[in-house]
Amino acid sequence: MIRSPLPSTLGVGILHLGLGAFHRAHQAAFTQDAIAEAGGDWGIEAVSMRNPALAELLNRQNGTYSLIERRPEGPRILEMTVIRKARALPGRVQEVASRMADPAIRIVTVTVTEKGYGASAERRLNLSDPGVAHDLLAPDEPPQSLAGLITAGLAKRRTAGLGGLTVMSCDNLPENGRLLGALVSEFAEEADPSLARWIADTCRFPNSMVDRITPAATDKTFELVESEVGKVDRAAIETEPFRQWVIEDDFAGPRPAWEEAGALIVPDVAAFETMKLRLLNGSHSLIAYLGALSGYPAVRDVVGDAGRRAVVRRHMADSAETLYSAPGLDPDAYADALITRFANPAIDHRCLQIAMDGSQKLPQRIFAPARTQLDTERGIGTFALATAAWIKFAGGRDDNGRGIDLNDPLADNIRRALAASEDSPAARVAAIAGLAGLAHHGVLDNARFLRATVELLSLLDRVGARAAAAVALNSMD
Ligand code: CS2
Repeated sequence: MIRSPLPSTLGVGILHLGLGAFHRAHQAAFTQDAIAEAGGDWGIEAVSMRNPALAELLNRQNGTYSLIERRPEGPRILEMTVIRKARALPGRVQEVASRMADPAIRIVTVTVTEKGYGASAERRLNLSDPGVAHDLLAPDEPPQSLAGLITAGLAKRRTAGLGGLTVMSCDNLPENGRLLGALVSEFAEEADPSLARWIADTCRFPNSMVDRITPAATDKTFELVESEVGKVDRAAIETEPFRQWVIEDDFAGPRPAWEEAGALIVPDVAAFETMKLRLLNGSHSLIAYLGALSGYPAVRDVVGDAGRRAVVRRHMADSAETLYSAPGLDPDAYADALITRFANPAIDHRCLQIAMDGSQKLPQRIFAPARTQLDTERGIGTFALATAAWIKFAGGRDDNGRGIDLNDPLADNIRRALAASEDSPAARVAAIAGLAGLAHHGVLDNARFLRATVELLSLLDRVGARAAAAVALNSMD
């Protein structure tokens, strides 16, 4: 195990919301390395949004955990000590909000997954989100939504007479910082327009593109740490060696020297972010649905076959056509590297992990680039294949007849819509196209896209996902 170089006296400068594996593998690792290189009291206080047991576990270990980098040639285990304290949100919302009024805290980072934002298809507060609805209807009760929590914290900061904060989203959403800033501003405007003005004047919400494949930890993770390090660490996580962080240079105050750890601090992250969302995450979703239907457990199993790899590579090439160029951006090289990352034999990334929350992921990964392809009259085949595979997956049965547990905030509506429709591919596609709250960018109203999706869904029904991908590739426009 590689020991952490950080001093045990390290102070806290960052409050993080969302203590999942991704944060512990990505921002925590960049921050630990940045402090090791350039110093600064940038320790992290991390908040578990739903899981008090995880916060307790980390606190029992003084915030330390083992980070396993799964390299094809063998694992590397790092001791992580940058998280100084963990907190649990349930029942302690005001306490967490008050941490934003600590002068030592200069940055709030956020990883709460796509659905955690409570945003509508129009990127405004989603009034059908229970947390958002609660906060707007009961402004005197502790907030339940992300925007409500951040607004409450910023209100406390203003009352304390402190300067503004940098609030940085690290989730896989287009213009994630702008989105979070807009939701907080809309919320604050409701609560107190003078607070909304203070936030606009003093706080910053930079966009950022984050990348590191981080499968959920399993018993194998814990066993490896126990055998290599000689201690039980149930907070251990594993990740791939690759990591990337592109951050918009837009801060309200100081920040860690993340560039010393390899992060890119740039004026505009949009080009990087769009490439990552469409090439990596879009292909991931395509792979996840094909794999889950075929009974392949992991991403590496799906891309282990040349025919399926060709479909995935084609998807990346078609997605690359939707990007605009920017200095330093090389979608072709990125796509080739992605195939190698996906095939990493040491990474066991479950298709079902990626397949969850499709209604929240497909809009930016599949539908938005498909919209561009339709507008420019280019190939839509792999986008329609991903959509058809998702619709089949949402039907709740894989190709071997095994049940699939649909894990999605729209799951009830999806199940109801499919149950009420006839069984034909056309009827199932129409049922999903009509779902309220699905941001499909008009592609599910487009005759060409609908035709392709219906054809591919009927192919999936007939021959199964294992064979369908290669068959479809041959006839794709
Ligand atoms: C994945 C991402 O679960 C998913 O939806 O596509 O978590 C992906 O592994 C990361 O964005 C990689 O950076």
